[in-house]
Amino acid sequence: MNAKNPRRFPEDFVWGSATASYQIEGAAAEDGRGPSIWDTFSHTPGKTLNGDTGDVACDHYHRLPEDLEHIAALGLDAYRFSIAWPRVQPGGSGSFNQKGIDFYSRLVDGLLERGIKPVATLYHWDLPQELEDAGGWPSRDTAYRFEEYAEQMARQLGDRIHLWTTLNEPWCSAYLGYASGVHAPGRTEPAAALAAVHHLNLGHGLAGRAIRSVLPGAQVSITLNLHVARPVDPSSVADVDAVRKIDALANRAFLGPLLDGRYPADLWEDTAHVTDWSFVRDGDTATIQIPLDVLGVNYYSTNLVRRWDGTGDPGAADGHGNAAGSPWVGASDVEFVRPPGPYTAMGWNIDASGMTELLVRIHREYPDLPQMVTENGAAFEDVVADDGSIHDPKRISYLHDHIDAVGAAMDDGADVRGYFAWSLMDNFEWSYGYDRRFGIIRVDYDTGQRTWKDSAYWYRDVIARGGLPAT
Ligand code: PNW
Repeated sequence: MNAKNPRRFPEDFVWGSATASYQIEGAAAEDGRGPSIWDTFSHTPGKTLNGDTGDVACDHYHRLPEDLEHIAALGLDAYRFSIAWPRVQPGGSGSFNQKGIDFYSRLVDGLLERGIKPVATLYHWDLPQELEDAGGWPSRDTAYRFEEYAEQMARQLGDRIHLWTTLNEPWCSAYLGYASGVHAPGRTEPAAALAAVHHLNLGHGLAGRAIRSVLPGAQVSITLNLHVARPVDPSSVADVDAVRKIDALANRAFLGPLLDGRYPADLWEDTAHVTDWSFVRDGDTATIQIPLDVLGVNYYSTNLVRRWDGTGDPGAADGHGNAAGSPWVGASDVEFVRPPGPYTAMGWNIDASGMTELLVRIHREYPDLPQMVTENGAAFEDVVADDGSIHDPKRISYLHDHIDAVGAAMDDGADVRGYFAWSLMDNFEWSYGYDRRFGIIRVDYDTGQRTWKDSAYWYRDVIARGGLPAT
């Protein structure tokens, strides 16, 4: 880390941290919770590292009071969590489960009592299994079920929610869930993945509209994991075109309908041999293009791509170490090249400049759209010292440089309203199970004990100071 000046953020900048229901809650079969696609997937042999499941996870469901104290002690302005759909509506349609709703009510009240803004995500990947059995996101009906669920949550949690996020990273839900199959439900059907893209977008629009019909003043957002793709050779027309294809699949497949009211023509052309997109009906993009109060942006790393020269396996590296099928539907001529390091324990390259580039790009293309970094963080191999302390200088350095990069984007005019560190605590890292630790708080999975890493103390001080120290 080079010597840097201190950096201050606006007084009203929101400092937060984030988690997701399936990754932390556990209590998978308690108080009426129904099964989700992640229960099914993680219990299928070979799908997760070491066969890990979210059955117990961080046991957050039972340790809520204790976790609220950690959130308060960090001094967070906001806490981003997700609601497990199968906990509040076990079958994904029909009756709701009061005990499940009560849990989120206690969470929200606990946050408000401590002066912390609740930021609620309605869908962070735990689809009720019954809805997958009926077709999942490739089926249009799932979008209507999502609308009903969203409306009910607006009624139950009401004006206590500071910001509603409909979906977390629909890119992952669609392409990792239905194309590469490394996420639940583990299907490898490229055409279905593109249908899922559309029905997730549609679900967002329907849900946002439903929330606002119950709560006219509600703040509504969506969180995207936008990709920063760079060409191996910027002077190569073929490599630049590879970037365009990835940008269409990863970014504009969502930004287009959400913000421009249409799908990009090149996306449809690139994927014409996979699907005719006839699942997009008249009026759908108008439904999707509801006003967004803020765009949530999750950023971790960059991607390096070029036109595949026909040798080797272009799908072997999708930029995130997912070795199964390719998530890049219709882009089989694009090769992902491992970017220069350093790398995190996920194998993802560390490059804070991508954060600035991304936020500035969105600002240039959508000047009136406020943004919020809803996830950023890193997994490293943490070592517990003899005295129980956890020195994680790499995580501190990662967070420092990326927060600094957010500030640089704001210097360039980007309207960024907040930053959420991923994650509040170590948790179930999807197909990597408990092996990869993203938390600023360590979780001992044998005892459930929470221990602040150095990065948690550091982040607490950043929040208290309203910015970064000189280094
Ligand atoms: C995001 N990829 O997941 C999620 O929102 C979190 O739940 C997760 O824990 C975090 O980032 C760290 O992984 C992603 O392969 C998972 O591109 C995979 C990818 C991207 C994001």
